[in-house]
Amino acid sequence: MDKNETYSLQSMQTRIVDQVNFTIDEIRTLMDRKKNIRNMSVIAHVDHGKSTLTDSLVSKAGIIAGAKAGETRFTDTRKDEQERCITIKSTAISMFFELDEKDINFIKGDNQVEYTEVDGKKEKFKGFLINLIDSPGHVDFSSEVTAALRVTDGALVVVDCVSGVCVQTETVLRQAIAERIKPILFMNKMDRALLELQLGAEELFQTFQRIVENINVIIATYGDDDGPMGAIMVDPSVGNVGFGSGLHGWAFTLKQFAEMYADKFGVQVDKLMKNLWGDRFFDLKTKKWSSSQSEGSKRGFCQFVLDPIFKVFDAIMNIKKDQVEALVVKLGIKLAHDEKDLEGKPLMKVFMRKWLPAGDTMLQMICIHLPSPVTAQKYRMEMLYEGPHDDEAAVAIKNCDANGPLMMYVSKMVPTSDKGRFYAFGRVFSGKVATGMKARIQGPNYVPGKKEDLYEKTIQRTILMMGRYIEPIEDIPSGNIAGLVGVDQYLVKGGTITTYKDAHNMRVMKFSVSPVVRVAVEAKNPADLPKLVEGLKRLAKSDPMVQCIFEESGEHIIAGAGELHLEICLKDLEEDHACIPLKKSDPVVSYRETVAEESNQICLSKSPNKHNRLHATAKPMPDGLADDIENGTVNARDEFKARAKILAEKYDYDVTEARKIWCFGPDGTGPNILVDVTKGVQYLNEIKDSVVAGFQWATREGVLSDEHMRGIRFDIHDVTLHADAIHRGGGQIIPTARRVIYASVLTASPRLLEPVYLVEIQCPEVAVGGIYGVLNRRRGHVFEESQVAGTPMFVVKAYLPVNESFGFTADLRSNTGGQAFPQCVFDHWQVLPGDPLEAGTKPNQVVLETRKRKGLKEGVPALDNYLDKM
Ligand SMILES: Nc1nc2c(ncn2[C@@H]2O[C@H](COP(=O)(O)OP(=O)(O)OP(=O)(O)O)[C@@H](O)[C@H]2O)c(=O)[nH]1
Ligand SMILES: [Mg+2]
Repeated sequence: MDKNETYSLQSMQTRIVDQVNFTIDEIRTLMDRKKNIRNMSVIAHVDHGKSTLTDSLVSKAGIIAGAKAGETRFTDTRKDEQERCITIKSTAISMFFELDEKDINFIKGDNQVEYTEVDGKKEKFKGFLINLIDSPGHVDFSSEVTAALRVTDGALVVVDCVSGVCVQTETVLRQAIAERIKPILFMNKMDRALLELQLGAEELFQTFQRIVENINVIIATYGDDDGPMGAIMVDPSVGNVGFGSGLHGWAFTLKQFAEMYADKFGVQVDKLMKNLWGDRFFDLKTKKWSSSQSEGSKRGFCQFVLDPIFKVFDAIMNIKKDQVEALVVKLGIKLAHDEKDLEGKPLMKVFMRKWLPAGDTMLQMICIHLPSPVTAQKYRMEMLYEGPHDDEAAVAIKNCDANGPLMMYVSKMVPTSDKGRFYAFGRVFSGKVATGMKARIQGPNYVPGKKEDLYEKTIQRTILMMGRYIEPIEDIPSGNIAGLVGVDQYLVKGGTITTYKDAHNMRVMKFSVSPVVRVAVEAKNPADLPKLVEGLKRLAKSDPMVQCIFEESGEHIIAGAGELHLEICLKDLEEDHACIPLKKSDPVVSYRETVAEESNQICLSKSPNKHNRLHATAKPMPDGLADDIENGTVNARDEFKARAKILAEKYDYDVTEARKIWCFGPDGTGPNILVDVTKGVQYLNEIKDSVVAGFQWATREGVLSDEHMRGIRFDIHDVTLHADAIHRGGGQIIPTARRVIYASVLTASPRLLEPVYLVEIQCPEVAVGGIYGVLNRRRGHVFEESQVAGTPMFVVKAYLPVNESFGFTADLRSNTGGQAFPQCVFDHWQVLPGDPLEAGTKPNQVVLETRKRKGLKEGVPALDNYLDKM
């Protein structure tokens, strides 16, 4: 948040009284009326218009002036976001609205609206609290989307109808469904379809229908219609698909049009909506609807929705004054005095905005079709909570119970105007969080019953996040989004806040991107080193995904998702977090170490005192298992019998062995496992912790070049131990475990894995040739090329090694006359062909370079460093 823009409490209150349509008291009252809350994210591919569209709700709430909506991008709070016209961080804003009585009646479901008593009569409560998070669309920032989705229950998926459904649309929608977030759809930039592409009504219908279908294919692939959320397909005929132009501030769903005609036809609005979409045709002569087109009949959507819009556009853009006047009267548009003289585009904007105000449409879509926290938490609890699903915390989360124990998940840290301090931002799932209360702060490594990563501290202040402003608030009950002051020292990126002493953690988030690109930084002036270290710690906090690594060699590494992510991180580090001039290395990629075969022998390593022996082997995991561990399908924290069953069924593992997985690693969760296949070894349990520690160490710092290991299963075959406990302590066992793991890798045909991006490039046909040239030079290969139906745009999909991606965007632009726009998402790891142990191969070269950069001993370490003789 920009310092100058943080309003003090006092100035904000005056502001609210002056302009904003609601007070903080009103918001606080609504926080207790949980069924009238909607927590939602706006998600989409980059540039499809999320922030612009968000403005129409922000302006409806009176926070910005209507005429400025669409240009302000109120939720783009950072200076660089405004300058570059791209969202970098997600931004939350809470708004209060009242829904009209007729619209409230469209809300279905017991838990979707509160009742109040008015003059002894039960009435539906009109006020709604919308907590909205505008998220970034650029793939490098997609961890911000993950963090936003976690704390919301619904998602507005925005699709630019000219570009259609793109890679990032699919990625964010898939994530939403995995987190059990219900989607609704908005077809944006309709003004471009009308004015630039000049599509006819039927073509435009086909374009829309294709987008709806594409979205539903994704929903069907990753969701399940009988799933816990119920039917989540989007369907214009029920009103959960909006159409319009965020930039010009107009939007509609079929509900708005059905309402215009319902009286004329003498049918109910929801019945008429069904006729306004799909293959429903109306015969003007017979006045009958039918499912097939005949002479003289026309598609309902074209006739009743698009034709009137086309008429308005035609009359205004072609300056047909009489027709415009007639339309003003017919549609009941009230133009202000100074608006009456407008013509052309400016008049069109005013006209459309008054006829079909985007804020009203969005508000209705959100309130009617997105779940309240009461509805959503019932089916989200089991995804969110790691503990038993019937303990006190689980039950309270499931019931969104404000009187239960506090369970809050902090999904990210938001920098405050006070340098180095952060608001902990998250969602209260049960109980209440209040200023001055004492709570347990559980970090991601907290294990129930233990003390590690646990603090008991006082919450200094609870606050409400309002885009560029914050508002102190006494307490915040379950079902709401909140900010906390004073817990930032105890959490790195996020965690669980609770008052329940037996609470397990809320599940940590799985990111769809990996920090595969890294740079080393140094202070230009060596005396600034302490500032650099402090700055890096702050940077690590401020971003849900960035990793700041302090290498033993003294190197400071920043790892991020891509070039743009690193660029922003470095800028923030230099200007906000460390405030010192920096020297930056060229970006390099992270590699992984793996094996291609099973070890050619059972490896033996002896402890330093020679009294303890470990015997182990390494072998590659079956295809897909490492991915499943990384995406959480197979999880270190799962119940071990259930997990063994999956491993046996899907990966043909022996069940007994699969039940004896000692741990995952690195970091206790990574894509390597350690399995105990010993038989009848005495004291084995006593050394388990030490072996696990050695395994974590070894898998984090691989034998070849100190990179993480990936996709390796280690089996411990036998252990002989000194009879006296004093001679088999951690000091003896930990380094031995590490050595035996290194020996196992070196004897199992070690390999290097390099990260590969999936690149999606949008461009006009003339630019396609240029794309191939650039990709070929960079070891990329195209696997799909297609035209976006209904548009002149082409989409090329390719795989590109991350290592070849530096400068790719600029290279591509210059080879295509600036017409190609790529998006790179980390997709998979691929083996770098060749034996890293053999001099002269590409992987050998990478190993040697990496070792040199990290200040490690020259050359690949020889096997006899780790393998001992019987
Ligand atoms: N013609 C037209 N342009 C639009 C519309 N909505 C947004 N734009 C333009 O599209 C560009 C991107 O808009 P944003 O609102 O920043 O898009 P975004 O989805 O928030 O982008 P990121 O957050 O960076 O992913 C801007 O230049 C907008 O003016 C629209 O309805 N019609
Ligand atoms: Mg944006």
